[in-house]
Amino acid sequence: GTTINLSDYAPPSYLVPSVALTFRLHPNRTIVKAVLDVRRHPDTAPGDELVFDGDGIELVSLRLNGAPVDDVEITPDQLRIAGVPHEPFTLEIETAIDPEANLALSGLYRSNGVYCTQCEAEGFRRITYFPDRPDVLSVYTVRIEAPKADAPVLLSNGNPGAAGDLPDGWHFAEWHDPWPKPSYLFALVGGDIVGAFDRFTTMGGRDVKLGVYVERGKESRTGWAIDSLKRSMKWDEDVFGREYDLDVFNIVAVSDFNMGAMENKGLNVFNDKYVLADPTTATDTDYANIETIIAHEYFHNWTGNRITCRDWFQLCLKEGLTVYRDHEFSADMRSRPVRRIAEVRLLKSAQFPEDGGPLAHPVRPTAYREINNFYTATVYEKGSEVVRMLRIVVGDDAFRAGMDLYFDRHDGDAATIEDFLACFEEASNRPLTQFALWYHQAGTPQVTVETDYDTAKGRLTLTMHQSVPATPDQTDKEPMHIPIAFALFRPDGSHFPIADQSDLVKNGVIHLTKRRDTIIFDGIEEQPVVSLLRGFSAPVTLDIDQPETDRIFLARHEDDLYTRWQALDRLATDTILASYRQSNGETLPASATSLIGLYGEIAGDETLDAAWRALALTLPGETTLGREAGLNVDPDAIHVARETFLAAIAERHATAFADLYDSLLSDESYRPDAPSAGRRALELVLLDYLTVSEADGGRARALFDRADNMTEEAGALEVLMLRQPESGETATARAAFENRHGDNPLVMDKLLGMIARIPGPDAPGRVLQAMTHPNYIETNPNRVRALVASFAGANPSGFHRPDGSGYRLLADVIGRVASQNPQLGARLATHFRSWKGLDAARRDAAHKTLSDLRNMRDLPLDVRDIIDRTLS
Ligand code: B3K
Ligand code: ZN
Repeated sequence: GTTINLSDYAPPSYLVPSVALTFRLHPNRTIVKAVLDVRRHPDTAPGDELVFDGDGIELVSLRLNGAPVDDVEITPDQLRIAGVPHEPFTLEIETAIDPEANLALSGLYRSNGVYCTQCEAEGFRRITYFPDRPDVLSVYTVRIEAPKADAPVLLSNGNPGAAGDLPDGWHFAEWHDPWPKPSYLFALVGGDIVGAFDRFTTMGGRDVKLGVYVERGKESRTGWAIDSLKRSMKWDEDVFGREYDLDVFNIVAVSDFNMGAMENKGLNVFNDKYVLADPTTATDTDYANIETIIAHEYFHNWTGNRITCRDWFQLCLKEGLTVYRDHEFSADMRSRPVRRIAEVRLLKSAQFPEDGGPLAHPVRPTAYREINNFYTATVYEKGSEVVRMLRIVVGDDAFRAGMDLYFDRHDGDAATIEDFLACFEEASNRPLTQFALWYHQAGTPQVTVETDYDTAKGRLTLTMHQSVPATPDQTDKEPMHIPIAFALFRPDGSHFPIADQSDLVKNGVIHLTKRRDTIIFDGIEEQPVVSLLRGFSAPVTLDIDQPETDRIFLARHEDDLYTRWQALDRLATDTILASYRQSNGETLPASATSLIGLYGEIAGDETLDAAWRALALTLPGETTLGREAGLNVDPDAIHVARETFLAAIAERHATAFADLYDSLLSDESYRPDAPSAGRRALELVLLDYLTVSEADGGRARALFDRADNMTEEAGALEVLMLRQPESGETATARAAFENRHGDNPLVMDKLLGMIARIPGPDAPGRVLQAMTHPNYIETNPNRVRALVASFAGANPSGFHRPDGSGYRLLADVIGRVASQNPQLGARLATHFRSWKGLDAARRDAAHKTLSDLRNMRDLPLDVRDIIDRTLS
C-alpha cells in the first residue's frame, strides 16, 4: 500500500453535481444503476482520462451520453475512461455486487437479513464507480426495488418520494436528498424492520417525522433512543442555533456494525447496542452511551454533513468538534463534573497510551496508508479537547461567534482545519498560529511546575516548563499554547482573588506559551495551596512539586468537583505506584493511611452527588497505572498493588461501607435518570469493596437475586465473576443469567466481557473456552469486541502473560478475522500498542507474535499498517 500525503492534495478533476441510483436488491447479486451528471472541475486542467474509484465490484455495462464506451480500463481499484468530452456529460454505470458475501461490513451488506450500507470512509466505491472522496458533493436521488416480503421497508437519505408495487411481488421506494453531500454520507436500508415513530417541530416550524427502525420483535426497546433524539434536536437549537433541515429523520439499528454508528444524511445507521434499551436488558451505562451517541450522530448533521471535510486528513474537523458537542450535551443532560471525570478517564486510558506509543499521530495527520486506521482516540477525544481549549483561549463569546461564523461561511463546503481556525481568529481578533500546533504536533505535552512562596513578600512564584515528547516522524517540537486553569486556596478553603496579568494570566487561566515561564502572584498573605489544571483545561501530564498535605487538602476542599476528583485520583495513583515500586505491590507506603481515611469521609458525605462519590471510590485503572509506571512494567505487580490498596480501603471502612450499602438498596422501580443511576453506581462500587473480604459473595448474590434491572443484575454478577470466578455462588448466578438472557446477544455480550476481564494467569484459557460459547460468532464485531477486545484492552494482567499466551490468542483471532473484516482485525491489532513499555519477557513475547503476524500471507493493508507501525 502506498502512502497518501496531505501535501499532495489536489482538487478533483471531475465533479458530479447530481446522482441517480437505482438498486435492485438481491442477496447475492444486487444490481446498481448509477446515472451521473459529470463535469470537469473549473479550476483544474485534467488530461482527457477520467479515473473513478472502485473496489471489488463487477462492471455490467457502461454508457457515456447514451453510447457504449470502448476505451475503458478496469483495474482492481479503478475505472479509467480515456477521451471523455470537455463539456458536461452523462455516465450510466451498471454494477453487480454480492451483499451476502460482504463480511467486511463496508459498502452494501446484509445484517441478519437486513440490507444496509456503511460508506465512510471509502465504502461507496464498493457499490459503484465514483470519485469516492469527500470534496465531491452531489445531490442524490435513489430508487430501491426489492421483493416486498424480504424487504417491506426501503429507506435512503433525504425525503421520501414515490413508492408502490411492482410485478412479481416486488415493490419500490424513491428518496431525494436536496442537500449536496459526499458519497461517504450515502445510505440505503432494506429489510423486514419495524419502525417506532414520533415528531419534532423545529424552531423554524418544520414538522419532522422521526423514525427508529429495529429488527422485528425489538420495537419495545426504542423509547430511550427517540427520547434522546428529541432532546438532541432541541439542544442543538438552544445551544448552537442549529436547526434540522429535512422532513424526516430516520435511525436504523443493525446487529452487525463495525463501530458505534454512522451519521448518513437523514438516515443514521446504528450498531443496535447503541439504540436498544429497556430496564431489564440495558444498564445505566448503556442508557448514557445511547444518549450521547444518538446526540453525536445527530449533531453531525451540521458538523460533518452541512459542512464536511475537504479530505480525510481533516477528519478531526468533524469528529473532534462533534465529540466536543456531544460532551457538552451530556454535561447539560447529566452532572457536568461527573461527565468530565468520565471523559478524562477515557482520554487517559485510550488516548494517552496512543499518544505515547508507536501509533502516535497528530490530531490532524499528514500521511496515512489506510484511512480507516485514523478513526482514533487522538482524532476524536484529543480532537475534542482541542476544541474545548479553543473555547478557553478565545473566551465563551468569541467561541460562539466563531462557531456562528463557521456555520455561516462554510455551509455547503468541504472545509479544512485552517478554515475552522480562521473563523475564531476573526471572531476573537487574535492570531491562533501557536494554538494550531495542537492539530499538528503529536505527543502529550509534559508540564513541570516548581512553586516558591516568599512569606516576607507575600509572593508566590510558579516556574513552569513544558516539553513535548518525540513521536514517530516528529522529533523537534515547538512549545505549545497550554491553558492551565488554576486557583490559589487559603487554608480555610476560600480563594485568593487573582488579578489578570496581560496575556499571561486571564480569568483564572495561566496561558503557558513559552518553553519556560515564571508567573508571579503578589499580595498572597499566607502560604496558598495551588490547584492547577482545573477542569483538566489541557490534555497534558502535570508534575508539580507539592507537599502531600496540600494534595490531601485539594482532595478534601477543592470546590470544583472535577478537580477535586483529579486530586484524589493523583493521590491514589501515586500511592499505588509507590507500593508497586517498593514492594511489587505487596505492601502500602506509610503515606497511604490518611488517604485511606479520606475515602471513608467521601463515601459517607451525603452532600456529595452519589455518582461523584462512586467515581471517587473507583481506583485508577490498571492500564492507566501501567502507563504511568514508566518502562519495564510488570502488569501482574500493578494488579497486585491496586488490589492491595483496594483491600486496605475495604478493611478500614468495612462497617461504614456495609451500612451505607444497605441504605442505598432501593425498592423503587427502575428509572434511567442521572440521580438514580448515581445511586446504583455507588451501590455497586461499595459492593465490590465489600466482596473483597467476603468468603461467599453472599451480598452480591443477594443483589443479583433481588435485581429488577440489568444495571444491578449485571453489576452483581460482575462482582461475583471478577472477585470469585470459581465459587459455587458465581456458577449458580451465571447459569441463571444465561438462562434468563441466552436469547439476547447484547446481554450475552456483557457476560463475555466479564469472562474476558477476570484477571490473572488463567485468563487466556478462559477466553479460549468462551469462544466455544454458542453466542460467540466471529463475523459479528460486537461479539468479538465483547470477548477479545475486552480481554486485550481491559485485562492487563490477563492479556500480558509473560509466556505470550495472551498475545498468541489475540494474533490467532486477528488472523481469522482479518481476511473477512480488515477493519475489525486492525482494531484488534492496536492492542499491542504498549508492548515497548513492558518488562523484557513480555516484550520479547510480544515482539515474536507481532513478527509472526507480519509474516502472515495475505494480511490486509489495514492490519499490516498497524503491525508495521507498532513494530517500528
Ligand atoms: N463517522 C462515523 C465513523 C466512521 C468510521 C469509518 N471507519 C461515526 C462517527 O464518528 O460518528
Ligand atoms: Zn462522529
